[in-house]
Amino acid sequence: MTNNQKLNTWVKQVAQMCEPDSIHWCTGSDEEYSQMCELLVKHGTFIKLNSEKKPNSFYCRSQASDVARVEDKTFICSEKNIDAGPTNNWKDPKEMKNILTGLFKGCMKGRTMYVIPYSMGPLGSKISYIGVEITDSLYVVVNMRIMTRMGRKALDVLGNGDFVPCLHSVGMPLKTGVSDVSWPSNNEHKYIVHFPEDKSIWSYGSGYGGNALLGKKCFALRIASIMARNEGWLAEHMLIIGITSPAGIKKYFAAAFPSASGKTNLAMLKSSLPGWKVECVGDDIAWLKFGEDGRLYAINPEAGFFGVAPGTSYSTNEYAMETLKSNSIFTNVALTPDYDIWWEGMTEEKPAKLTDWLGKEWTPASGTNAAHPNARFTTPARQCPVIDPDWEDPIGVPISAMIFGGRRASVIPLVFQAFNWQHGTFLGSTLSSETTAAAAGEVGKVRRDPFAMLPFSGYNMGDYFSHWLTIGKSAAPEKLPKIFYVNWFRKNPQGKFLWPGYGENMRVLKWIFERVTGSENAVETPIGYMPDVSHLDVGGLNISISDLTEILKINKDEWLKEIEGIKEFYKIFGDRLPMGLNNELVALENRLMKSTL
Ligand code: O2Y
Ligand code: MN
Repeated sequence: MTNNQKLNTWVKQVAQMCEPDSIHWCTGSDEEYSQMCELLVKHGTFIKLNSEKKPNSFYCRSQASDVARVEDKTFICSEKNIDAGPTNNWKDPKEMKNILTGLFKGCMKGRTMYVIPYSMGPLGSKISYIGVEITDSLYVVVNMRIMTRMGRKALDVLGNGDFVPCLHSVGMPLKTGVSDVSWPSNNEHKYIVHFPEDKSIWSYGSGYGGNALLGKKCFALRIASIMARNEGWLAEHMLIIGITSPAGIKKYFAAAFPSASGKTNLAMLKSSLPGWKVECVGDDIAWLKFGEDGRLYAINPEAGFFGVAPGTSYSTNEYAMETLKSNSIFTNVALTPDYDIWWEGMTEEKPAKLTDWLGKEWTPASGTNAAHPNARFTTPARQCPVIDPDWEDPIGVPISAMIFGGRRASVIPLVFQAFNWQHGTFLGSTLSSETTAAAAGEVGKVRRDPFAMLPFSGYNMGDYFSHWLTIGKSAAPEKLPKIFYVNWFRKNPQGKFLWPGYGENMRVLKWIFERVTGSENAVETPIGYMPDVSHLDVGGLNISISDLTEILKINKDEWLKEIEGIKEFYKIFGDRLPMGLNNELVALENRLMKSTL
C-alpha cells in the first residue's frame, strides 16, 4: 500500500507479532467509513440513530470497566527514570517492551488489523506531523476518521518521510472457543506506554478515548511535547479561539484549563457582549511554532471534538449542540425510545423513559445517571457553526494572548496579567484546581496541574518548565503572546459562585483583548496587572459592586499561604526546577511582604 520502507517493515513486524486474520489499510473514503459503521452495527457495537434526528450518527456503549483514561496505567518509558520526572509513571523501556511483547503476542488472533495513516494538523502544514496507528478496534478507526485527517491523503503526505508509530490492541484475541463481545477490552491488563527515545506508543487493553485514539493525548501531547522540546516549539493542552471586536479587529488566544473545566464551552463561547464575536480553531490541543515574523503561530492538530456530553446543552454550549447534530458518534450517553440521545443537563426536564449507558431501562425515579459522567460525543470540527475561517490554515493563526485557567474557590482573582514571559511561565507552573464534592478525596484540597499538562507532559515537568523559559528567550518580548491567569470559579464565603461564567466570560476576554491591543486599563499589584472595577465591562450584568470587588480581591494572608503551597509543590522537582521559577516565587513573596494590601 506504500513505498515507505519504515512503514512496510513495521506493519510486517506487528502482523507477525499480533497474528491478525487479515490486514486492512484505511483509505479514509466516505464509502469505507459507511461500510465500517455498518459492520459495527452488525457486530452490535453501534446502534444506528434515528436518521431524522441524528443523520449518519451512531450510538455506542463501552464496557462498564472501560470508561476513561487510565492515568495509573500510563507510562513514560525513557531510558532514564529522571527524564520521565516525578509526575509520570516510569518503567525501564526494555522491561516494559518485554511485558508488552508478551501481551501483544497473538493478541489480534481472529481479528482484522487496521493500518491508519493520519495527519495531526492540516495536511502538508509545516506545523503538522504524520502518525500511523495500527489497531484491532474498528471503533477506534471510525473515531480516528472524525478526529484526524486519515487515510490515503495522509499516506501521500508521508511519502518516504518519518512518522510516529502508534500500536493499539483491545487485548482480546478471538482464540478458538472465544466469541466476540460488543466492546472488547482487557480487564486484567491495561497499559498506555510512551517510549520517548524512539517516539513510539504502545497501548493495550482499553478501547476508550484517550487510551485508544492515539493521535490525541498520546501523540499530540505526550510524544509531541518531547518533539517540541527537541525542536524549539510548544505542544500544549490548550484551546484556540479567534476574537473579533466590534471595530472588526481580530486577535487569537490560546488557553489551558485542567481537564473537564469547560474548555469546549469556552472554545465555542457565545458572547454576551453585543458586537464581540468568538470563533473556534480548536477545543483541546494547540501546537505552536515560530513564524518567519518571530511570532508564535498555532494550529489545532485535531479535526474533530471528543467532548464531554453531560452538561452540554443549548444553554451551556449552543454551538456544540449544533455541531453534533449529524455525522457523529455518541459513547456512553443514554438512548431515547425513538433512537435519539440524551444526557444529564441536556434538557431541564428529564425524559420519562430511557435506556441508560449500561443498557438498562431508566426513568427519572431510577436515581442513577442515565449517561456516564465521562460520556462523549465525537463530531467533526468543520460542522461547528463558529469554526474559524482560518482553522485549517497551514500557517496557523498568530497568538496574541495565552491564558491559564484555574479552578479555585478562593485566593485567585477573576483575571490578572503576568508582568512578562518568565512571570507567565511561573503562573502556568502553579495552575491548580480545588477538589469538589464530586471528586474523590478531600473537598477543597488544592491540586496542582501545571499548564494543565500534569497527565500529558511526555518528559520531566521540571525540564518542561525550562523549555517554556527557553521559548521566551527565543523571541523579542514584544513578539511573544502576553500571558494571563483567569479563575471563573471563585466563591463567596457562603459558597456561591461570584462570577456567572459562560457567555459572560466574554467580559474578561474583552479586557484581555484590550490589554493586548495596547490599553492601559490595569493596575499594578504584587501578583500582576489587574483590572479594577471600572476597567471591566459589566454593563447589563447582574452583579453587585461588593461581589465584583470580592472577585478581584487579593488577600495577603491567603497569598502568603499559597506561596507555601507552591514551595512544597516545587520541592518535588529537585534540581530540575529552573532557577527562573524560584526567582519568580521569591519576587512574588517580596512584593507581597512589601505591599500595603
Ligand atoms: O476519558 C477520555 O479518554 C477522554 S479525555 C479527554 C478527551 C477530550 C479532551 N480532553 C480530555 C482530557 O482528559 O483532557
Ligand atoms: Mn483535554
